[in-house]
Amino acid sequence: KIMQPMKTVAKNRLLLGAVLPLLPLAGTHAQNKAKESAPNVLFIMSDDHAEKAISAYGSEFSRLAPTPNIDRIANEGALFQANYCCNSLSGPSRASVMSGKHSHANGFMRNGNKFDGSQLLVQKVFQENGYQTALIGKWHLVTKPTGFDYWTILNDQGEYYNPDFITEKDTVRIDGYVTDIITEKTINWLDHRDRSKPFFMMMHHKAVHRNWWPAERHYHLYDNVNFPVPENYFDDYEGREAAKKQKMNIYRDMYEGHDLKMNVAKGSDSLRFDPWKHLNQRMTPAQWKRFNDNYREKNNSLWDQNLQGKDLALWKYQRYAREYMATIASLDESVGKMLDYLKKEGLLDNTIIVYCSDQGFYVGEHGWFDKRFMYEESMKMPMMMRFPPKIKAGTHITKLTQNIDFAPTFLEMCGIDIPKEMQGVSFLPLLEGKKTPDWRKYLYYHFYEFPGFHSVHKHYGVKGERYKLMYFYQDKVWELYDLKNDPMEMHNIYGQKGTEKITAELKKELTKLQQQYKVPQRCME
Ligand code: SGN
Ligand code: CA
Repeated sequence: KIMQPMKTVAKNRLLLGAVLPLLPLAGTHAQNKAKESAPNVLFIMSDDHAEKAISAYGSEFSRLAPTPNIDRIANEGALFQANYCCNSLSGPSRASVMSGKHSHANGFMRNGNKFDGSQLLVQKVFQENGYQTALIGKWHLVTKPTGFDYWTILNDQGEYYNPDFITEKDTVRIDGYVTDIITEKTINWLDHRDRSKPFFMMMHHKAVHRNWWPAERHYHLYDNVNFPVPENYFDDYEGREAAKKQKMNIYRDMYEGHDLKMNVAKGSDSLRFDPWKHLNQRMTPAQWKRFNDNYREKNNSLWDQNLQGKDLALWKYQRYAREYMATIASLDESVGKMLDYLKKEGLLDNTIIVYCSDQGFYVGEHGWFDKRFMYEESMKMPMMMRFPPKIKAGTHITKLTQNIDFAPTFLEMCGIDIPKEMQGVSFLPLLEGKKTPDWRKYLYYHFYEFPGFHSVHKHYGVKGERYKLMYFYQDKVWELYDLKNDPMEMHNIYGQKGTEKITAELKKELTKLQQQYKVPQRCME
């Protein structure tokens, strides 16, 4: 599923092109003109970038592998402390960002759904209002992008080395490392854009999605760093039924070849289990040789140590953390290049610059990798924004925001009316430091992909400032957490004495939100 031969891809796209309706707005947007001073938008979204892996958030983990360029956006603008996605998966998050709607309302509920590109999307509203719009990088929504004057996308998840890029016309394999190529393509498009119009650019990185594969220049970056192991790395999931059933455990479920780059025998250049061997086979023989030359010594040392049990589990954590952070190093470089480019072009202060991840991610918490659950690490969506005319440097946003709010916010910041059908609300008042006593106190969450990768059961829930209530509705199992006393969500206190009042309150809020967002009954069974 992940990779198809190039010819098939090209053919499928042609077919798609034939059945998709034409962009309804084409032809009309050209007449509208944005105001002279209208800001540009550079929306940079990475994939699976955990909050604790961004040094602006101040974790001990990230202090050992800092991200100084990404941090610049936060330091010179706003850092979001409580930004969440509404369905912790790539496709659904992207669909919510563009539509300003929850998954059931935009129709993209799980990866592999076919996105309905004929619906109202933020890029179309920008286009209608005289903006030039572009999308470069990961797309993952199956149908063809709509509402962009220019787009070039990766095939499905894309590849780290020598990836295919799909355009309206063709599919072309491009030599190089994916993060660098996306950066070059973005700068190139900006260089050749129509300078009479402001731009709305979505730059969607593949990094740091599994299987974490650093640029060659970073193969050894963190070899000597020992990352702190989360306290709950050896979680026993007591009191949490769904957590017992997942398949996203680092020491049990991670593929030893594909993910951990462990080899079959000492000195061997063959990796252990890797379900998608073609991923490495995309490397040229010279790249593959350099990979093996660089990893042989580290892999030999594992053979020499002959680790077992918990020791091996801890080794796997370090290998994972090092590969993950080394893959992030080029993302950070990319952000640095984009900021430098905007500065050189005199665009820095008139461009709304956003950095975020499509959802959160586990780097060892509960023993996990991946996302999906409504627990903090994966529901959270790290995010920062820089735009000096409206945002004071060093702003911290602590109120609850969500990915459905992005579209309304960007539009309002650019002086464009927010379409009524969007479910999110603009958080511009929070950015401006205005008093917002009526700001929402609860967020709605809903995960649908079961059966699916990693076996996380379907659930929905409500997240308040202190408490979180989750319902695994097919299993009829509730979970309740007090984030103040239990930030790692280890103690499910649902049904415990003394929680009756807060449980009733959260259930009321949950029903209210499901009514407000019009969640159909069929989505809750
Ligand atoms: C792939 C990964 C999964 C991951 C999904 C969705 N497996 O299937 O681990 O959960 O993508 O990720 S892999 O063997 O191909 O690496 S998402 O971020 O795109 O939603
Ligand atoms: Ca993702």
